[in-house]
Amino acid sequence: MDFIQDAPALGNQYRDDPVLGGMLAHLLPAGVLAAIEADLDELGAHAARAWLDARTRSATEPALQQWDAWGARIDRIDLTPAWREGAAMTARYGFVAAGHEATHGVHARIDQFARVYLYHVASEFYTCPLAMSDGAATALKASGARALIDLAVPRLLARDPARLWLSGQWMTETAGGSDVARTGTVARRDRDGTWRLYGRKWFTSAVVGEMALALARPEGAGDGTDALALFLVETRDAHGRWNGIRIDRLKDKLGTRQLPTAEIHLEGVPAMPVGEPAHGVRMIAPMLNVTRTWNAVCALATMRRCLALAVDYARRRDAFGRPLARQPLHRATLASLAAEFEAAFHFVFFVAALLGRVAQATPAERALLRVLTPLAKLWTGRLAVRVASETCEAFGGAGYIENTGIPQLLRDAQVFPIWEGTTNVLALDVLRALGTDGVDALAQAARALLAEAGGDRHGIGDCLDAARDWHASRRGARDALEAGARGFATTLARAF
Ligand code: MFK
Ligand code: FAD
Repeated sequence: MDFIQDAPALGNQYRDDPVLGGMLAHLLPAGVLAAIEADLDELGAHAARAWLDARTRSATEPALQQWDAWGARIDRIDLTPAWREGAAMTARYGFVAAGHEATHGVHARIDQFARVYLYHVASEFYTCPLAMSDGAATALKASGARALIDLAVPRLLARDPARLWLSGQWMTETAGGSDVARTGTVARRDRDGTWRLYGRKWFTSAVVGEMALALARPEGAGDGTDALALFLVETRDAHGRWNGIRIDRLKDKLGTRQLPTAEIHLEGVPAMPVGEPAHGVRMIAPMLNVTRTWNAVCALATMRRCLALAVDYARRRDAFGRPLARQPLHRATLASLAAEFEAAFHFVFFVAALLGRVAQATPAERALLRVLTPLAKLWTGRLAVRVASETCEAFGGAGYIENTGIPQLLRDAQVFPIWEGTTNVLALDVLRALGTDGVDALAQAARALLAEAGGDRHGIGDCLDAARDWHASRRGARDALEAGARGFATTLARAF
């Protein structure tokens, strides 16, 4: 009889994850952990169930229906089953709300991101609009724009699926995604004072959201970043029809294929300025920093899924007389990936903990959060691709075969270093955040952490000194500084 290989299986992804469990026990008071543990356990079981479901049903992807049978333009987007249950899951588990509610005080972000981490892979990137919704709530709160806060924040944080809103983040255009100063979308004012947006947005993920924060250039404002303004757009009118928005097509993407990412035209969609109609990038920056943190958490989730599957498979697959799990080199390969993952995990949840304390934080802690956020995003984005690629290889030929589910992990991982700021753009953001003297402050913070952790056994202080000297030696030489920014940022990230 032909040999049939056992497929990899997933257990409860909360119970089976000692890294998550250890972090929660370390960072959360026992009462908080006890209060959230039943939810985490359910999410862990959901993750395992969804993996199995996805293996046994035929693949589904969203589809755009632009016209109805009678010729009317409808631009309806049909979603996958996981997306259709997204609002109910979000309301039930508070993937956005938990990060803002007072229930667990400074631990809110740890609670929230533990939930997100368990949900991400099963969600089929429903976490993308959730990240943007969290980012929108955070940016609106920071703006102080009372009427818009009252309009949108309770919806974005709703615990009732019927009231829940999702937000998009409309920045990227054909001329520029990294360089948003090239934005061509124009904001014009009607005689009655209503602002309307006209232009084309080139990547709008989850255009199905009820609102979006969009960058546009008020007519007559000058060129450049600072003249851009931030607007809140409601995507539907009172009858539920698109509100001056045309969906041109859905993107045909390498991965994240369950996430509907659309190209759209704005044809006079009414828009409300967030604050004064200028400084749009400064206004949207809190959103960027929150979505970048989500990106890091979801990159961790992908790595954890890869490792869970690769380790399970190594126990089921024999080669050269024993399970792969007992082949020293295979074991060492997986162990080194697991070590990288674990370090990244603690880095990201350190950032999440800082974000949770931001309201009470000292200026030094805020500066630390500002610089660690792009570092965490850029580090985990690239690491997720590496771990997913190694995972394909750890499955041998099976890792290259679509219906094992393994190639999708790699295709999906490749998005993490691209959206929300590419690796290079974030390395430059690290330079922006550090300014001229920030490296010393960062090195000091790292040393304090090392002391807390019982000393510097791995020469991390030397590594930070080298980074500081490198940075200082390029003072005033902007091109040289930028050319080395990626190496500099990855050195800092690795040290942390
Ligand atoms: C599943 C997981 C979750 C992920 C979901 C994501 C879904 C995908 C959605 C997207 O991809 S949305 C599009 C994301 N696009 C980007 O991230 C744009 C990348 N480009 C950058 O980040 C550029 O650095 C940026 C456009 C922000 C700045 O370019 P400029 O023109 O060089 O701006 P400038 O003049 O340096 O900065 C303008 C202001 O913003 C300055 O403040 P001031 O006006 O007070 O001087 C900056 O300090 C401030 N700023 C910029 N980045 C900041 C920031 N402030 C705080 N934090 C930051 N990160
Ligand atoms: P470019 O800016 O043209 O970059 C090309 C290359 O140049 C990159 O490697 C970049 O690192 C490098 N580069 C650029 N500037 C510099 C520099 N100064 N120094 C060194 N290197 C540099 N955007 C939205 O606004 N909303 C969305 O909902 C959204 N969803 C997305 C969904 C998916 C699946 C994807 C893939 C993208 C999405 N984006 C979205 C767009 C995304 O944010 C942009 O693609 C990204 O920010 C890069 O912009 P770009 O594509 O214009 O690339």
